[in-house]
Amino acid sequence: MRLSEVTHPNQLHGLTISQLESIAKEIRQKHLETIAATGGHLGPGLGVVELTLSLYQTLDLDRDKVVWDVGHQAYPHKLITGRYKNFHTLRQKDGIAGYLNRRESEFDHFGAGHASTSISAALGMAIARDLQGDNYKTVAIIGDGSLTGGMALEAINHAGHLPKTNLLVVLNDNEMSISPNVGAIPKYLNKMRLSPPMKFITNNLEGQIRNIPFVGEQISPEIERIKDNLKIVTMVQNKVGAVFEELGFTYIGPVDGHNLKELIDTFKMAHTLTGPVMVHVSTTKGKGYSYAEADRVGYHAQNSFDLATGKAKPSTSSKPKPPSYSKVFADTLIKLAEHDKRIVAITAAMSTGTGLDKFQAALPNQFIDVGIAEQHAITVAAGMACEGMRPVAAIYSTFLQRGFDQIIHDVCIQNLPVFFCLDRAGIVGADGPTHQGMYDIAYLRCIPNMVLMAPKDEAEMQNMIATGLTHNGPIAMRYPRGNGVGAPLQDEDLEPLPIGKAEVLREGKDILLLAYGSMVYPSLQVAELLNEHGISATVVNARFAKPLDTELILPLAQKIGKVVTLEEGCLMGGFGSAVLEALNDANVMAPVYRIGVPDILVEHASPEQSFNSLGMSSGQICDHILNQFAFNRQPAISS
Ligand SMILES: Cc1ncc(C[n+]2csc(CCOP(=O)(O)OP(=O)(O)O)c2C)c(N)n1
Repeated sequence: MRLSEVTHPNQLHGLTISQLESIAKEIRQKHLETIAATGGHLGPGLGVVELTLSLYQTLDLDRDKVVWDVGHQAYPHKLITGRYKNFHTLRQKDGIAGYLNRRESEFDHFGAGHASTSISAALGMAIARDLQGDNYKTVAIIGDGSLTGGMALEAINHAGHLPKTNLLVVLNDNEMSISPNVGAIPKYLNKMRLSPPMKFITNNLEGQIRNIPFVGEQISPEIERIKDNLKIVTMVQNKVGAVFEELGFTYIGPVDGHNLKELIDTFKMAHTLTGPVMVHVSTTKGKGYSYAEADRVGYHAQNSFDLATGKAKPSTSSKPKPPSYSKVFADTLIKLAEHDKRIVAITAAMSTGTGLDKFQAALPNQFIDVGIAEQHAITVAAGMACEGMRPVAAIYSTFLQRGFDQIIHDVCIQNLPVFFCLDRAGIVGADGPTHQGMYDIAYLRCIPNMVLMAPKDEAEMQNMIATGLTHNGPIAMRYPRGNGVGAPLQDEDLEPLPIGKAEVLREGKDILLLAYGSMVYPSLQVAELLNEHGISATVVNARFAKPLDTELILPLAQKIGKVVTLEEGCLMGGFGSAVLEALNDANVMAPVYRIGVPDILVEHASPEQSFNSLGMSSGQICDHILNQFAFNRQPAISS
């Protein structure tokens, strides 16, 4: 059977090991070819090809449910669940999503994108199944990185307390998060991996019993039972996985994650057991692609690249790109932290994404990676702030959502100087709805004591970093994914900005454009376009969404009479809402038109495509403004 013929995972039933091996080869080939063209997660999927095939051969996917943690490693799953033909559209607009999505396939039993949710979701399904009197299997597949997240541990705590609830947890242990995994649990897993591999002693035993004259085949059912029990006894005696055993799980492993036969035997046995079972599978991230096996961090995810060399395709533009916001953030923080030992940079397993890997190399004693544990990162920061340190929590906007209560309860109520640096704030592109940095302005703005700021460019970001480190309370800076605008960077003497003060960038009498962060430069372009229609705009770089510069904004709104707010985030509760509230509170009766993201999910696409479909390109914004305020359009001057 060829991979292209597999449209339902149950077609794997009955295939021989060599047939599965040939499908595994095709999956790797398709996976690599596709990601080399489209970009996407590379190493994680290559590591779980055999795991996926063997598990699915032992399940009935018309009934059984599989929940993949994060979903970034589930491309092999996609390839055998009816998405082979369209796989080339991976992460493209209207194409196959980079994560699992219940709307995309009946086999995506639970959607994700954020880590550590799988055991809770699968346990919920198992509990529902039992309450409904059904008997299908539920399986969670979780990586060793995701196992460091609090939710996964909460779920293990719960599942271990339910000895009659059948649940299989497959631990896909490749020793890696995005970066090398950190913490006591990974250390323990490492110990387990180094212990002798699980022995299939019963296979020999079976052979021996079968060879006894006159006994032979007759005692087969009995042999099966003895075999299973002996396996479990052997494993427990080895004390491998004792912690999970103590927590109420039957632990099986470690199993070679690239040996189809051992995997199939193990899963078959696991399905016969009652209660929560953990199968510990030892895999290699990037398996089968030498560049990815050699550089597991670099090939966790890739932009499009040359398959033969493993190298990024050369850029089509001859102009050098400005540095990314993440790079400017890390470089600036390193400079400031070199002279101030109170500054500690904290990441939740995202040192490469946030640029903090550079900080770690330069100032290892002032760097902490807490694992995939955003909530914990925030409260650790709060504790450090109590003791006079200046913690900087660098967390993507989307992942900070995890720590909402910790921000309120541990940081803001106690008014502690924790500096939140929110990378990837705004539209993120191909990762889609789970990763869009849409909500941070809204979810942080409502918290007393919190200050919110966003730089218009990378140079202003440097001043904002100085501001965040000198402000004596909670403060957050949001900045977008990708490269800066090319503003000249400052080497010395960064000036903290006055809190709550905006700046006027352009003066005009017809309309007031109030822009926040990444929308400031587009607003200047909009002002230019409006100018072509004879409309003159004042453009304000708000700098702060909280406190808002009402001293500047209210009189301007009163005088000009027409207001537009621009932000790269959700409209509900965002920067525009803040302006509306301020105008309303001050009885300023100016119509306000808000540009931002309405109450919809923004699906995966390139950032440009997302901006266009949201009507947020400069040309579209100009059109909206002309329509909204019924300005007369000047005919375009033909050349
Ligand atoms: C809450 C949350 N924080 C951070 C991330 C970013 N992230 C995506 S995959 C990943 C590593 C996951 O490691 P593991 O579960 O071991 O899977 P592997 O990539 O090694 O297969 C991280 C940190 C995330 N998806 N969710």
